[in-house]
Amino acid sequence: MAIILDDVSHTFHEFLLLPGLTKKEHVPANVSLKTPIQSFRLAEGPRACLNTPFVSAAMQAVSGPELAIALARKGGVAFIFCSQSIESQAQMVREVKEHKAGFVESDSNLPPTATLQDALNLRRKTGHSTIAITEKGGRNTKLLGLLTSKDFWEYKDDLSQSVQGFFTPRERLVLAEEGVSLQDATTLLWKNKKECLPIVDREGNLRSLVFRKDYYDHQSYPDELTDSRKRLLVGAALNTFDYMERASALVEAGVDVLCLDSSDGYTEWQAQAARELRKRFGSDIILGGGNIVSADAFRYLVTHGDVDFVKVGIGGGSICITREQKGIGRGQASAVMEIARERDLFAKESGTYIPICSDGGLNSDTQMILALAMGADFVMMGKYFAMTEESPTAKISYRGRLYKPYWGEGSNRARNWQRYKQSEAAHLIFEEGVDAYVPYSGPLSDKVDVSVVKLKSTMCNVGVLGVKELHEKARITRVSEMTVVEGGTSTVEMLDRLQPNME
Ligand code: MZP
Repeated sequence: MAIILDDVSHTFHEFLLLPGLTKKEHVPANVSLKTPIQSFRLAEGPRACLNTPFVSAAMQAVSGPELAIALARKGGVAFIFCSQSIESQAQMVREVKEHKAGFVESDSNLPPTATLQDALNLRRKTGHSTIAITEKGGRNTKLLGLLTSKDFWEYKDDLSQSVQGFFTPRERLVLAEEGVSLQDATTLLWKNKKECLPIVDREGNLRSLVFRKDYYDHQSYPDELTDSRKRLLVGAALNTFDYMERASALVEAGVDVLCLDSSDGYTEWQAQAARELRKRFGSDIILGGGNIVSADAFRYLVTHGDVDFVKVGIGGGSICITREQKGIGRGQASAVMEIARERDLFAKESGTYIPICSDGGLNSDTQMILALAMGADFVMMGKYFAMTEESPTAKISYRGRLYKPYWGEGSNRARNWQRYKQSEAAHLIFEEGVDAYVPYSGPLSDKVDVSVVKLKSTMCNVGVLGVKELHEKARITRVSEMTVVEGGTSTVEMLDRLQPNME
């Protein structure tokens, strides 16, 4: 007979955090949300970390390059979806890596033979007012000078004239040599009262530009996640089919974190893929696996698959109908709590800590903090990010409100059948996700700021200053249905919810 568990599947809605002693040091400014994303030896301490415990779902409607840039700037990581060709996924990763925080590759270059009209056309096309004049008119050729919008007047100067005589020649510019640190480059800009600092190699070829305005921009993103070359961090998903070829292209493009993306990751295919990837790329690559919902699946993946982190969650996603279609899954809170317990046991036995990620079904900031308190090291969200300005879809207006399309990877629209390992016979394929719309919620940065402030505030109530301490000290209580009712508003009238008088 089948094993019938005593356990009841619970969701985050059924729990509340109890306040702990809040000491005077427990103020949001002292709270850190830094959290590991890579396995580490307890004796040595964490290796790679996120500064904000949020990652975006590997979904077509969520994680494109624009969102990846915006999220890395706020301290999290996006997983570029794998339900596309290897070339286009690698190109998206490249776009994020080329978005250099600080050092910008010049995309506005002209030869000295160009006219002011050419310069104007280029300015209109790129929107950039600084143009590098280089020997051959491209980047990575000898720098001759800089032409800015202050050097000529569109309606006064004869635009058929050559840029010669208008641009500031190299001898009058302040330059720095390749290899200079961002800090030193910024100091040079500041001391010389300049707006732009060209970086050249030993032969005098233009390598990049550093702008004063980017310094201010950088200052407003204190949690920005960058690699050793100051490039933003980015992740990407893999399936268990073309993983070796895909991972090679992604690593070549500069990806920082890889994650095997299956709706059910408790499989020999996933363990084998993880082993082979680890063998090929070594211990430096950060490799995640999942999704799973039980302690035995966690054991299996970390011992047979050598993964760095594990994603938890089956059937809880806002667009997911897997539980309805196939009858598998588990309440997200139960899954996170059981796997966190196993993760801690494994850490005690082996000395290795494997971070876990709660993936799917997080509809509010309160659910995020409960996921973290129950033991998740970070959370993955789809809907939350699909609603933002930076997600890859266009806004639509419906009855006076703005929406963005959001569809599941298991929907007919995404056609990500590799994630669901379904039949190859087209007439036997069934959907596990829906194609829907979500309200538009504005820029990602504003939304993350609000969530972060709420997480930090709750952590102060609990009396903790970090995610690890939250795991250790949180006290969580189950709530009755009436407690949920009590937690809402009562005996007051919400004017915006009153029915209009139809008389
Ligand atoms: P949510 O944040 O929108 O609630 O859930 C996002 C998560 O749902 C994804 O990270 C992924 O694990 C899962 N997902 C994506 N597509 C489907 C589907 O089509 C799905 N069923 O379940």
